[in-house]
Amino acid sequence: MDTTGFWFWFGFVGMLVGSAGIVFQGLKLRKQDRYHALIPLLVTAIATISYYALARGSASITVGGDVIYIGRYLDWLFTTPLLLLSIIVVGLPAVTDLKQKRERATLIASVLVADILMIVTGAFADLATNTTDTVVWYGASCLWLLLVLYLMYGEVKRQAIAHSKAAASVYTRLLAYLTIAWVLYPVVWIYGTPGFEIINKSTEAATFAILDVCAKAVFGVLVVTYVLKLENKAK
Ligand code: RET
Repeated sequence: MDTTGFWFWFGFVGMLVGSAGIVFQGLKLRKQDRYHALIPLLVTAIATISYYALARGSASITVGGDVIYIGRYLDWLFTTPLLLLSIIVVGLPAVTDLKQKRERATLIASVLVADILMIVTGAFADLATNTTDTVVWYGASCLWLLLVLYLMYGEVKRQAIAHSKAAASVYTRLLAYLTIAWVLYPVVWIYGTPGFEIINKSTEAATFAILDVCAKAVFGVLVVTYVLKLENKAK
């Protein structure tokens, strides 16, 4: 039985509920800290739109006889940089010095561009019509993912620790959760219809929907909840 449609609606509802949870928690934040809720909220808002389009059949294309859910990549193109940003702003302190500002902007831009390239090359892996191209693009995408993690566990974490132990510990925890969720995407992809087709379309849609709800909705609520904890500690 094809349950793909059901799982798209599941994703849609999951993102709506997640958005409500983020708003609920976000309203408890001090006004000047509310931007911490805004970033996760943008993520679930984008994913709500994407799941609606997937459920309505407006986010897929056919290339070489294969159906490609291009809406997923469009979603990830915007949401994955925002997700990274949501924890970077928790870990990294605001700087005032001009030189530090420039270094900070370069570091953040590097992480976000590497992430965008991971999604773009991943989309090409799916769009490729022969195995060699798929393997090359897939490999490239994995390398970008490794670079993202290298920077997040390296320089970003180092700067977080140098600033505040409490913020760094929250950053590290959120990063661990993010890493577990994110590395599952290329695994599901390989098992699914773009890869070896070991799992069918419905199982793939179900796994991605559950992963997306964990990586965006649950994660967003977690980010805001941790920021609330940090606020209370600072009191
Ligand atoms: C692809 C396939 C090619 C190899 C790699 C991939 C990685 C995708 C990732 C997606 C993360 C998505 C999230 C979405 C929203 O919550 C494109 C599947 C490395 C890491 C977190």
